[in-house]
Amino acid sequence: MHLNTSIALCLLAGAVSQASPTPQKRASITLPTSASTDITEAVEQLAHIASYAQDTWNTTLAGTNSKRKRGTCNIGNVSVRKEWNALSNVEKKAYTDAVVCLQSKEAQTPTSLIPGVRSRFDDWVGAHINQTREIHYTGIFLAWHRYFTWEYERALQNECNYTGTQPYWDWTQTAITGLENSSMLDGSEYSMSGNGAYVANRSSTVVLGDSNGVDEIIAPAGTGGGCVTSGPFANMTVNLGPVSLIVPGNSTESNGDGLEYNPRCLKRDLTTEINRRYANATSVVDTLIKDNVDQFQMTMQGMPDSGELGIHGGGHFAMGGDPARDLYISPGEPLFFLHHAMIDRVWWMYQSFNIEANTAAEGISGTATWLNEPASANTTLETMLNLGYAAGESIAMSELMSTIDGPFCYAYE
Ligand SMILES: *[C@@H]1O[C@H](CO)[C@@H](O)[C@H](O)[C@H]1NC(C)=O
Ligand SMILES: *[C@@H]1O[C@H](CO)[C@@H](O)[C@H](O)[C@H]1NC(C)=O
Ligand SMILES: *[C@@H]1O[C@H](CO)[C@@H](O)[C@H](O)[C@H]1NC(C)=O
Ligand SMILES: *[C@@H]1O[C@H](CO)[C@@H](O)[C@H](O)[C@H]1NC(C)=O
Ligand SMILES: *[C@@H]1O[C@H](CO)[C@@H](O)[C@H](O)[C@H]1NC(C)=O
Ligand SMILES: *[C@@H]1O[C@H](CO)[C@@H](O)[C@H](O)[C@H]1NC(C)=O
Ligand SMILES: *[C@@H]1O[C@H](CO)[C@@H](O)[C@H](O)[C@H]1NC(C)=O
Ligand SMILES: *[C@@H]1O[C@H](CO)[C@@H](O)[C@H](O)[C@H]1NC(C)=O
Ligand SMILES: *[C@@H]1O[C@H](CO)[C@@H](O)[C@H](O)[C@H]1NC(C)=O
Ligand SMILES: *[C@@H]1O[C@H](CO)[C@@H](O)[C@H](O)[C@H]1NC(C)=O
Ligand SMILES: [Cu+2]
Repeated sequence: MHLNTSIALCLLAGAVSQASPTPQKRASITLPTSASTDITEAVEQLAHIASYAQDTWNTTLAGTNSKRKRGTCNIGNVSVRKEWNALSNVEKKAYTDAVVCLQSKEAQTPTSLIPGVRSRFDDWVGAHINQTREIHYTGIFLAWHRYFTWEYERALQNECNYTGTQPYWDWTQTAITGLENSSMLDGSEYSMSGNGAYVANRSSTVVLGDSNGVDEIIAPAGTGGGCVTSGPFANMTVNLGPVSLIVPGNSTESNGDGLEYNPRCLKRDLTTEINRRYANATSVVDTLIKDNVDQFQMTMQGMPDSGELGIHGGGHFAMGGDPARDLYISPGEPLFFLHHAMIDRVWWMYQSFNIEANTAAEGISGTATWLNEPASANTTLETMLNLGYAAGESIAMSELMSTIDGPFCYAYE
């Protein structure tokens, strides 16, 4: 359910306030009927929506008779995920140290199932490979990646002593500044490492989409292409894959099912043009103002044959390289989790327009199979999902719909 007039939102705000025993002063919002094509204006539209989302979730958190089933998360202990640039250098280093730590811990996945796993970090890559066809363009896309990212954050905290929260990458900012010079990717000690080494004489284009059975989108190759040589992940080894790695020119590389041990360097090919074209502030606002969750999540993933990658594909392909251009192995790129925290934040914003409906059955759309091929059952609140050997129990969709219910207790700044 979605409301997009100021009148409807005022009514909605009133309804939420009434449900709360101590009504608070809340921001009201006028959702735009269209996303501004002026980037400065679109950034303002998005800031307005983000502030509304924070306020609305906080009001729900403060209320005692909300629809929250367990009601243990409260305004005093909700954890807050921040944008990369909002972290201090000490916090940035603590985060990347924890990721490096996870990459040095023992895997839990049996090598009889995935022979190539070498670290705890690889458990997340393995779980994603195993379920790739069931978690994209399906009804569990948003919830599965929410759970996946949250368990990763918990592993950093519980197994690597990380005391912060999962940061997110705001693509709308790097669409403006460019990726190469952003503090997240400048290659310093306090970054997520930098670009891959420049590789000369490659094809200047990549053909995206086609290998995933969606449609063909021709995009520019990036400004790197080789191994990452600076920052915390300079010497990182990617152990699994590739399964369907898109490389410049019109081709893909594969190592079968990607489960064998295939150590190689982490490569990046930062492509600011892709970030600018598919994941700018206009793209995010345009995604958020869709009329229902079906349109919202399809726009986000790139509506088949629309010629659009969506903000999900836009962020993934803007990183470029190996494994970021491989849908299956993509969590093998540490930036994956900052990207998916942002995807989750956009869902969280969308859900804030009507928390009750968007965390219930109405907030789910899709089936168990990729673009419903072959046709399969609709995803429901009872649908169970799991993260394989990475972490967590098998869990119902109903537990994953709200960031302040079920296992979760977090918000976004
Ligand atoms: C919402 O609550 C969180 C956690 O207490 C806080 O950090 C944030 O500033 C609050 N936001 C608003 C708009 O009240
Ligand atoms: C938050 O506080 C409540 C009430 O004290 C408690 O039951 C709950 O476990 C806490 N949640 C977190 C995530 O700390
Ligand atoms: C986490 O902290 C505990 C207690 O200080 C320590 O024993 C353990 O070695 C630390 N673990 C890591 C991975 O740093
Ligand atoms: C990064 O900054 C340098 C130095 O200011 C500048 O020459 C370069 O064009 C910038 N790169 C991008 C991709 O914006
Ligand atoms: C550049 O690529 C072309 C076509 O792939 C190839 O024929 C040529 O030898 C390459 N040149 C160098 C210097 O590698
Ligand atoms: C990467 O490995 C090289 C060679 O072993 C070493 O000199 C360098 O310090 C390492 N860099 C990082 C960030 O670990
Ligand atoms: C890429 O290759 C496919 C399969 O060979 C072909 O159908 C398609 O036209 C090619 N696209 C481009 C842009 O060359
Ligand atoms: C920003 O995104 C929108 C929607 O995705 C797109 O149509 C537009 O061309 C993008 N702007 C730029 C400058 O590429
Ligand atoms: C599955 O969802 C579609 C789209 O919302 C709906 O038209 C259809 O009736 C649903 N099927 C079942 C069996 O509930
Ligand atoms: C992969 O998925 C299948 C089917 O759900 C499951 O039986 C198997 O244990 C999974 N393997 C891993 C490594 O997660
Ligand atoms: Cu994914």
